[in-house]
Amino acid sequence: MAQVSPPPSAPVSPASKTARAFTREEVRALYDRPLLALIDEARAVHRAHHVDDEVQLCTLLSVKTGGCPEDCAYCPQSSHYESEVGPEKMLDVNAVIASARRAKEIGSTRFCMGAAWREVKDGPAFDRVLEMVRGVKELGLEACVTLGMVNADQAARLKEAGLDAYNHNLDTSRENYRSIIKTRTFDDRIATLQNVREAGITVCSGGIIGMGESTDDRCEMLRTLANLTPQPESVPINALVPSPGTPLADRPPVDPLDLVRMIAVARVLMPKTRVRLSAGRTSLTREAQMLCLMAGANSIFYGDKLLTTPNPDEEEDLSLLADAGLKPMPPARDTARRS
Ligand code: SAM
Ligand code: DTB
Ligand code: SF4
Repeated sequence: MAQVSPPPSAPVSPASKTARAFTREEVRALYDRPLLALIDEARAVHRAHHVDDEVQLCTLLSVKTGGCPEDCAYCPQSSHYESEVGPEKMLDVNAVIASARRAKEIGSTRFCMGAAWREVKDGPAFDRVLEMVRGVKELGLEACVTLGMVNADQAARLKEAGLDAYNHNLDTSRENYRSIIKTRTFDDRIATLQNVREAGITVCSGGIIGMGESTDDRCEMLRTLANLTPQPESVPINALVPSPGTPLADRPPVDPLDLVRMIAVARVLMPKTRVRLSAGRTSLTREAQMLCLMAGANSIFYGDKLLTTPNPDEEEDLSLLADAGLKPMPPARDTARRS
């Protein structure tokens, strides 16, 4: 079967007549390849573009938990559902910086702050997030936030505060979007990604599997990401963490090999991107996680909590990496110099 090669270096903008974008059929053919052949190809792409024994450790912190007006069917933080997560006050800057310092001490190089907001609103809460970003940067960590929708001006202010990356997931395909989220559209999502990109902030965008989506939905989500110009620097692939009270609480667990497949396809389509094996690892065996790392994932969330749900213990993760012959990615040289 013909290999799907990465897009040419020419821009793959839908606006460009000459550019080449991945087709629906190409991506599906890649996804359907025999698994070991797919992993082989992903591994080759991975080795050609990355230090292949390094895994970036990122720590998450929910700086504003719960009470979110959006109705994302997977999310315990939505106020539409009777979940185990209630609305909490926003954390203060010092508490966040203390968490970031701990994250750095245990070996994380990226710190991602999440807020259960539909969108950023100008005012004291946003000003506080800007201060958090400045504080995280002073520690020499990569700083990422995920705050819902942002406009161009807000993105520019985040950039000015030193923000490296903005996480804003597509979550699923355009076709499947309304079955998961009704309070915003897929195009709203794309517009925020555009604002982030134009502000000069790197883009982190991925999705979730295990929500009842079809294989085509999975492929289409990856195709949309891969056809962005430029491609996202970071793509988190989450397995649904079913949360009591949400509409997806009773979804059966994903087949771990589907996660491996998603990661391998993401790796082949987006050779330079950091592919993150994200939520859902507490339900995976060590062997399944190792296969994901072999198939091209080169980052994990590190620390015993994601935003509101558990994540493996730090010692478990360090021994998993060591047993796989992998090591935590060191801080970038320019950030390592700072204290
Ligand atoms: N409110 C912001 C937003 O939605 O962009 C930021 C926070 S939101 C919790 C960030 C991402 O977490 C979501 O886009 C989704 O991909 C992921 N997520 C939330 N709940 C999840 C769950 N139960 N299982 C897996 N991923 C989940
Ligand atoms: C992403 O794709 N996954 C992370 C991060 N980006 C913000 C969030 C996972 C959240 C899992 C559910 C929870 O802990 O609330
Ligand atoms: Fe709100 Fe984000 Fe959860 Fe959706 S995923 S309900 S936007 S916190």
